[in-house]
Parts: sequence; structure tokens; C-alpha cells
Amino acid sequence: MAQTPTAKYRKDYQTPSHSISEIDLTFDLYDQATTVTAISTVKQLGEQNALVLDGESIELKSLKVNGTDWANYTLLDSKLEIKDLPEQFELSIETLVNPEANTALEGLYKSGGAFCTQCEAEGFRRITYYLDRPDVLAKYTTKVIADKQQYPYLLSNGNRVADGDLTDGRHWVQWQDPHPKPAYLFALVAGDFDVLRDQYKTQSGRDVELEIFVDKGNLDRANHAMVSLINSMKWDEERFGLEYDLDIYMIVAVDFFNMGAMENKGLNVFNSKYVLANEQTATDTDYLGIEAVIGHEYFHNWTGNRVTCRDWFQLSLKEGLTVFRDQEFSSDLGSRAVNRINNVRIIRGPQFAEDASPMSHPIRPEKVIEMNNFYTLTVYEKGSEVIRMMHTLLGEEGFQKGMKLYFERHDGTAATCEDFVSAMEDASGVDLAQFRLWYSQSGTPTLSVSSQYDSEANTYTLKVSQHTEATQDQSEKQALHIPFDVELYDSKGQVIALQSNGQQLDNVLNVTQSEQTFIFENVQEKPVPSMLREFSAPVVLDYGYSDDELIFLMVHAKNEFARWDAGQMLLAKYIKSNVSRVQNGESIELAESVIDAFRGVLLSESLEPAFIAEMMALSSHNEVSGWYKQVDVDSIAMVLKTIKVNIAEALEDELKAVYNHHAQESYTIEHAAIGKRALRNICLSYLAFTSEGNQYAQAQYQKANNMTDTIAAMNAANSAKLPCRSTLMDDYSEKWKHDGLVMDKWFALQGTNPADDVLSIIKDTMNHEAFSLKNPNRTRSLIGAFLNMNPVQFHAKSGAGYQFAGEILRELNSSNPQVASRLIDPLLKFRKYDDERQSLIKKELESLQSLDNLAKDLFEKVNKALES
Ligand code: B3K
Ligand code: ZN
Repeated sequence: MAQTPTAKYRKDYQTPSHSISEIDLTFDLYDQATTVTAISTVKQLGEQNALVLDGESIELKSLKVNGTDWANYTLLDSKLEIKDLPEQFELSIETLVNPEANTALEGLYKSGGAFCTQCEAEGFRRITYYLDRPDVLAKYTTKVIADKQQYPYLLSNGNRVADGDLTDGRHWVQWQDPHPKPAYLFALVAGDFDVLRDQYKTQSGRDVELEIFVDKGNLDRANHAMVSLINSMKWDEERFGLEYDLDIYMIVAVDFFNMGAMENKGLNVFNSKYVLANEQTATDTDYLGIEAVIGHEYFHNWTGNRVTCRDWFQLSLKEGLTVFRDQEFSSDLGSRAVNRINNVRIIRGPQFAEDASPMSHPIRPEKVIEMNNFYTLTVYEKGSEVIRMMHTLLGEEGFQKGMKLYFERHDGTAATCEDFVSAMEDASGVDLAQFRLWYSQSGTPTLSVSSQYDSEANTYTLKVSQHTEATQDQSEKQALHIPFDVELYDSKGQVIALQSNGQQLDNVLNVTQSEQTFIFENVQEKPVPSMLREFSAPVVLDYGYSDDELIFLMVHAKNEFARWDAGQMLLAKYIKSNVSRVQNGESIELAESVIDAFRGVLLSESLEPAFIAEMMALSSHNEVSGWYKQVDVDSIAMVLKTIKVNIAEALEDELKAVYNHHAQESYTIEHAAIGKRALRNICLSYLAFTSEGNQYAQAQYQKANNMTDTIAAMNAANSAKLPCRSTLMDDYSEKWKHDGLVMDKWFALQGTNPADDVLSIIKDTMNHEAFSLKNPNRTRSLIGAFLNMNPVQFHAKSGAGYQFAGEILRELNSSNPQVASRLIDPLLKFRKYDDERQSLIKKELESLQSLDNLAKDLFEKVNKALES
């Protein structure tokens, strides 16, 4: 590689040398040569009269200071150093960029026929030379010039202030954003779209224009996004007292996008996957995903844009908090239990796996080579759990007081995680001194609990010890402040009040030491404890529950999450014991009482269908793999499949009855209807493994009047390798081959095909007319699904899966390093596999490491993995 990338450390933060109060941008848009003129008002802040600007992959055309050519500068690889500057000046920079050649999709690029931008984290430097750091906030004016016929819509942040026509068929629009912002929130879009329009009146009576821009012909797929946007605006006013602050809010859906969406001020750019939906093209999961992402980006307007991050190490300040807010939004609008279960699945599965991987880092990282590598589950999802723990400790009222104080103190500025915690602490009076460690300590703590009942003294004792294992980034760990939510039940399922020293206790215990004992008085009989209720902290709970206790909790726990969790723990016991049995050459066993417990859940008339569906879902292969230091891929797969088959056979009649009972004539996206479909489709996923599986899948596919049921039928056919699989796949492809977004579901089914020859199927599929490695959605659907969700085939002993991954990664390293860097994650965990597999994966990592043009993104990950 040309130059070894260097790391940045959080401890090295320095305030900027200059401020930029205003920037006036002009874009003269052409596919291969766009001229960008940037005129900034700059002021020196410290002693130094040199200004060092960031810039990458752009050509400097001219540089002027106060209107005069300025020759006193040095142009380095990714820096422009301008010397001997006056204290205050106007800086004019002209750069040339090539949007069409930009396959990395960072900076200014073309998505299909449209121009668009992506600047977070450090993409603005691919547009002009600038102080591209989040603590430099300026007021932006942006003029966009382009061909009028090809690009009738010219958009940027803020309000539209002027427009006009030019003589050569080109036109221009000027935008002004009154809110000072860092460069990462800048956006520009130029294209031809269909527009869905609506209005919103804010709490205080201001009118806001809402506009959603989609590709021509897609207007019938934009409604749900608009409804979700309006719901988000309303919810943020009602729950957080936060109102929108511009006259217009625009969302543009584009097909080529590296992540989900981007919260640019007043002009969100979205991956079309999180905008476009109708019942024929999108599943219920897609609908809910759209609601969550539209909410997330909207909520960033306050938590991210009004108060932004001082430096990128503080990313969780806006992301953890905004994920918490979007989770609460989805929970207030839909089922709280189902949302919590799905969020916890992400923490326990992929986030815990990240903690145990070479990429382990605290939610506020200490060291970064490529910032884009730190938009992680740890920063986002664990970051949200950290906010949630504060919410648990402070209560809703205390938390909202903290939010208010946070905005009072930091609105319009760039803040730190420490600023947030201080505001929470000062507003509520709750001591968060030890709690702060969650920001700096990485890894997953284990809470080991033992219990003792004293029938003479009528006391019940819980002994709790916490331990966090060393991670690759951090060898020493300290005791954390862990909110531990506990409830005790008597044998009739009644709640036993928690008392100590004659005082009533709260359910949330404060675990703060490595070992701690909690003694509860007045306990008249040996209780069943329900622990870590609501997953009150992102930790592993280790307690020796008996089957009977777990079955008891599945029925009696007052809180739905706790019931689900008991079911999961019960299954986990059997998964673990059966993996050992398989390894010892014994047969797989599942107790009759376990089957009975799940029969009870399935047939329950008091539980919501959506919740029953969650109860019936087995842990994924990935989650189970996380329980082991050394993963036995094949044994885990065999156990999961056999348990599925056993339950399917034992409950076949009940599954059929529930399946038939929940059939619906018409499609609505109301939560009750979604729940019924979810239950019916989980029944189908079991029935697929019975003798009538093929009939069921085929019949459902034929009758389906919506994408949820269509995909569920195909999924069932795929995972149970049913004979109808290929017919259904062919039919679907014939119907949707013109539509990449809809084909993504089909690509994912190809990637997760359990057939032994899946690799040659995938290679053929790469020639499908709808596939392109240039499109991140297509790549993630087909290749990502194979690497992440087809463990048996990906880890085939031959090493063919690894070689294939290596080839793809080498290609993406050149075209789109961000996508490559996401895709490589499963390879980083190579130490978890047997020696043969380890050396095969290592070979691929080494081959990447030796590339001359290895991108920073992969450089950082590959090196960490090989150091492990
Ligand atoms: N803030 C963006 C993510 C940017 C990712 C940069 N690689 C979307 C979000 O979290 O809302
Ligand atoms: Zn975000």
C-alpha cells in the first residue's frame, strides 16, 4: 500500500485553529467534471496563522484570499496547507470533482440518473478543501446549477431563496440554511423525480412543507414513508417536546447508498429500501424498518443536528441517543414487548459477537483509523442500551429533565458524551460517576448469580458477581454500575414485594461491585426469581435455572419480555446440552415438558399473536455461535434443525390449527394484522419441516396477496429445501426481475440457500440482469447473506466459501471500500473456528493485507484481525 494509514486518538483532541462562520457554495454540475466554488468567512482562533484543510480525490483549480490569488500553500496527499494568512479573511477555493467515477459513494456521486451527496463522516473533503470536522459549524448558502431537462429538481439544505434560468438550457436554484452546521450535514441532490407532498402544522402552529422525492413511477410506494414522517414529528413533540425548525423537510430516495439513510439538515437522503413500500413489494418487516429509519433520521434533527458531536469519538452521543429515541418511537406506536425482544436479539447476537471480536471497542472509541468503521452495533445499539440504562436509573421524568438541560446547555454547539451524562446527572441528582465507565470500557460483562432461601429466617439471598473478560482492545476491566431489575414470585405466581431492613425496595437493584449480596426479608416460601427484566443492562446473565423454574416464568412472569426470555433460556439449555451430545456421538433430546410449554404458548388465547410468534422463534445460528469460544458450525446447525423438526412434528396439529385460524382476507399494515401474519408465518416455518411442508408453502405462495406472505412461503421452501423451491424462485424472478429492490429478497434467498452447490448458484446469480456488485443493496443481499446467514456453506471445509469472499473483497476494496469493510466482518472472527478453517481464512486476510491499494477501511480491520 502506498502509505501506511495512521490512527487518531481521542486523547489528542485539539480545538480548531480557525472558525468558519459562513460558507457560500456553487456547484456547476456535470457528470465527469463538476466545478465547486467555496467562499468561506474564516477567522483565526489561536496563535497559528496557517490553515490546514482536508481534501481527498479532488483537483484544486484556484485559491484566493480576500479576492486575490494566493500562492503561499502546500498541497499534500489529503491536506492543503495555506500559510501566512491574515487574522480574518475570505477564502475562495475552486475544485473539480468527478461524480461519475465516484463508485465509493462518498462525497458527490451519481446514483442512477441523479446527483447526490454523502458527507458523514468525512465525505465533504471530497467536494472541497475544508475544515472537515464536526466542531466547525458554519451557515451554508448553496447554489446548484445543472441542465434543466435532465435535472429539474435542484435541492440542498435549508430554504429555497432564489432560482433562475440560464441561456444554455441550464437552470439554478439557491438554498440557504439558517442553522449553523458541520460539513457532514451538508447535502445536495439534483435529478428528476416524482414528488409526494404533504404539510405538517407544528405544536406552536408553524407550517412545514413535507416532500418525498422518489424515482419516476414509484409514487405509489411513498405513502408509508410520509405517514411515518408525520408520526415522527408528532411523537417528538409529544414525548420529548421537540419541534421541527425549518419551513421544509425533504427526503430523497436513492438506489445507490452505502447505509440506511442520512440526516442532512432539512434534506435527508435515504436508501430507497427505507422509503419505498407497498403491499406487493414490501414485507411487514420492511414497513416497520421504514417507520424506524424515517423516525431515526427525523429525531436526529435535535439529537445530532441541533446538538452535534465535538469529534467523531463522540459518535454515540448522537447515535446511541437517537437509536434510543427511535426504539421508543416504535415501541409507543407498536408493541413494546416485540420491539424490546428484537432490540435485545441484536445486542445478544451480533453486538456481543462484536465485543468478542478483534473490532471490540467501547461505545466511545479511543482509537480510530477509518471513522466509517465505527458506525457499529456497539456505538449504535449498545450506545442505545447505555442511554436506556440511564433512563431506567432516572425514570422518564428525570430523563426528560436531563434532556431539557442538555438542550439548554448545548443547543447550536458541538458537544461530548460527558456533556450529556453531566446534564442527566445535574438535572436528576442521580450520581452517575461510576456509570460513566460504560462509555470507556469495552466488552460484555457477565453477571453470575446464585440464590439461597432460608426457610427459618424467611430470607432470600441473591449473590451477584460481575466479570468482564479482557477484550482485544483492553486487557484491564473494572466493575460497572449495572441496573439489575429483579422480581420474585411465589408458587402461585404472585409477586413477592422486595423488602430489606423493613423497607420496600425498588425492582431495580444497583450492582456496583464485583461481588455483592442482596438479602430480601419476609419471603414466606422459596421464590422463583425473574432477573434482568426488560434486559435492564447489556450483560450476560448466568444463573442455574431449572427447567421447571423457566417453564413457570414462561407462564407467570408479569412482564412479557421476561416470559419470552424464560423461553429463550429454556431452549438455550437444550441447545447447549445437545451440541455436547452431538459432539459425543449421542442423539438429540428435547424433554416432553419443553414441548408442552411451547404448546401452551402457541395455543394461548390471552397472548398477542405477535408475541407468540416471538416466543416460538428459535435463536439464530449466529447467536448460538456467540455462546462458544470455539464454534462447531455443523453441530450447532444440526441441533437447531433437529429441535425445529422435533417441535414441528410434536405440534403439527396445533401449528396447522393456529395457521388456519389466523388467515386474513385483506391486507392492512395495522399492528394486529402484522402480528397475525407473523404468527401464521412462524407456524409455516415449522410446518415446512413436516411431511406436508411442500403443500403448505406452495399453497401460501399461490394465494398470497402481499409480499410478507409471499416471502414467508419462499423462506420456508428455502430453509427446508422443499421441492417447490425452484418453481417459486423462478416465478418470483420472472415477475420482479426489472426491480432491483424487490429482487433483493430473492438474492438473499439465493445467498442463504442451504444446498451444497450454493456457491455455483451464487456465481450464476451474479449474472442476473438485476444484479450489480456496484450496488450496495444487491451486494449485501446476495453476498452478505451468504457470508453472514449461511454458516454451514460459508464455512464449508473446502475453504471455497472463504476464497469466494476473498475475491469479492479484493474487488470491492477498489470500487467501494465501505461496503467491503462491512462485508469482511465474519472473516475477522476466524479465531473462533478449528485450525483448518482458521488457516484458510487467514490466507484470505493475508492476501488482502498484501494488496498495494488496500483501503484504510480494510487495512484497519485486517490488521486487527491478524494481530489477534
Ligand atoms: N448518520 C448516518 C450514518 C452515517 C454513516 C457514515 N458512514 C445515518 C444515521 O445513523 O442516522
Ligand atoms: Zn443515526
